[in-house]
Amino acid sequence: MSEKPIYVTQPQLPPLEDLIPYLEQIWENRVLTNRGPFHNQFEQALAEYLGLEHLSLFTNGTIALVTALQALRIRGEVITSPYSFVATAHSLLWNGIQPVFVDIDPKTMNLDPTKIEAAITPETTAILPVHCYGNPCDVDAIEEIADNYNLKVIYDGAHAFGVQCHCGSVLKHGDLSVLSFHATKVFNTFEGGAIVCPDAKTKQHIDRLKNFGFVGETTVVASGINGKMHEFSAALGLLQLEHIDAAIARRREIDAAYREQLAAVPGITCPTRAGQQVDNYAYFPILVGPEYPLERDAIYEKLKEHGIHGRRYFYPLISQFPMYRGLPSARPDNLPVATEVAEQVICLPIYPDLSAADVERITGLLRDYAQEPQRSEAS
Ligand code: T4K
Repeated sequence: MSEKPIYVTQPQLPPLEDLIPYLEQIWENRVLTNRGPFHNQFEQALAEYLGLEHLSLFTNGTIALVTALQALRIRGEVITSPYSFVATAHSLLWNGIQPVFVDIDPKTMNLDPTKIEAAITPETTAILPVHCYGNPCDVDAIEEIADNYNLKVIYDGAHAFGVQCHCGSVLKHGDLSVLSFHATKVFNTFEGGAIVCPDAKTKQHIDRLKNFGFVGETTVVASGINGKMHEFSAALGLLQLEHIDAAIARRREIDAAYREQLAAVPGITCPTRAGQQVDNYAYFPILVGPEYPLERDAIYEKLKEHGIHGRRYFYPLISQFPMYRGLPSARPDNLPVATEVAEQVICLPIYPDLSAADVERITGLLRDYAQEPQRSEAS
């Protein structure tokens, strides 16, 4: 039995000795940031790995989201998902934009495209969908709505590193897509992110915005921010690329083991991962239904007593946080699916170093709790 606590994730790191030559090079160059050599090398290598033409590296996913909205001059109202990490909606507030929450699809946990049109008003300028847990959004349906109403689409692809849908990288869709390389993500550079751009001109604009809006030494053309990735993160990113395929392969095994071991547990649903041609197995959410003897929060606490720290991603809904809950679209009756899923979800640990024995221990506990008296009998 493992002694150490098991967290929802554990960052993947390359062998320390492999990092030393990169550090020596940085020390020798004395270029620490501002489009250094590793930054440029990583930007190119990452675009190649992901099968993309143009991307711009960022210091983190949140600043990348804020900048993506700024780059497209988005204003007014933007339709988005309440079922995400709070950074998604915060990026709208940072741009003075009003979020309009639309309910999610119970299968994919992404924005439900059939509910988007009803939320469009004359103030709507864009849609900010999230590829939640790395499940691709219904990109075709969203594109059709955006085209019909002349809306921009920015995808929050923070969970979608390497994910491919029916037509290649899911990150090619929309006007822009945003990635996160935070420590908790499938691919990490400690902190980091990127904006996927459709062409060189857009990338140049975004490159300027992440550098305070500078063009050359003395000209500032926009109120840009400091969103630049530094050399250490870029060097780490180059190294991480060497290991990412093996890391995702191990995640696939863990995902399969969980599914097999939980398949027969009444009241626990493992949502199917839908629409990926190539998956990244970023998270392992389960839904705890009323047929399970314990409520979700009770499972969360009981697992914690055994040193297993699942996470309730995404509870509470973004729309329940104080800066959002006064919005008309934040009412729970406008978001019945998201509200129910947020009450039932718990993400189980998944990361490449999680052992098969630990997976069995976690599923064993969930099977044991399933033997307890039913909720109605218990009460
Ligand atoms: N859009 C979406 C859809 C996102 O999910 C996110 C971030 C963003 C945008 C914004 O991207 P960034 O600006 O972050 O690049 C985490 C992450 O901080 C956040 O990046 C992530 N989404 C979100 C879903 O999860 P917390 O508050 O749950 O993280 P924390 O620190 O509690 O970590 C979870 C567990 O991971 C810990 O219990 C232990 C383990 N851990 C964590 C860190 C940071 C480690 O073992 N080592 C570590 O260094 O938010």
